[in-house]
Amino acid sequence: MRVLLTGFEPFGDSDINSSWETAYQLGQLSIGGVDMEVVQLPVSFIGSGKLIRKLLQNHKPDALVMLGQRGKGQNIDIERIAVNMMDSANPDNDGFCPHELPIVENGSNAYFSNMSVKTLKDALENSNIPSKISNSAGLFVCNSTYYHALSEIFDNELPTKAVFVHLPKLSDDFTIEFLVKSIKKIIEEIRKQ
Ligand code: PCA
Repeated sequence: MRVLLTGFEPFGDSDINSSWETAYQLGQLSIGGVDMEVVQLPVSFIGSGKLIRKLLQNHKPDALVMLGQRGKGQNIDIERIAVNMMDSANPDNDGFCPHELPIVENGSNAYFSNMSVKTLKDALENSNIPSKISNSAGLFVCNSTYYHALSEIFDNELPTKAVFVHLPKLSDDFTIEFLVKSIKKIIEEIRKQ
């Protein structure tokens, strides 16, 4: 199974992003039956959307697993839905700070993941990893990148299964080893499906 795994560069006042640290570390591992490509995305509404569409067209992976860092929260959040809205109090890394703008003019209001998010959540819970299904990826760059990815997949009938996972910040409870173990579990679950 060919997997494209993405994480984001740091943003805001942080100089580290747990999503990229996790993706990078996973790229150093070998997971049985998985051929993995790891890419860092910019925290840019425009740039990350263009890049994820290009990556999907070029690689046509079997699965796309996108990681982002959640500001608050003590769970691994499996995101079910991406909505056609950009709205932020803070600028992205390009200095762009949209207020109630569509991601794609006249695009679908929302897209759902084309994977069973419940199955992924259950797989984590069975390994005692605190996890929940989230029905909002926010309105910042994670949501917009997820929207671009799902729009590219659905509109062009690409064969790729895609899911977005929000991770907590790195902490004593959520160490890099723990986050890597959690996402490895998700990738193994996707491989089984
Ligand atoms: N988290 C932000 C963008 C990049 C990231 O890691 C978000 O939740 O939108």
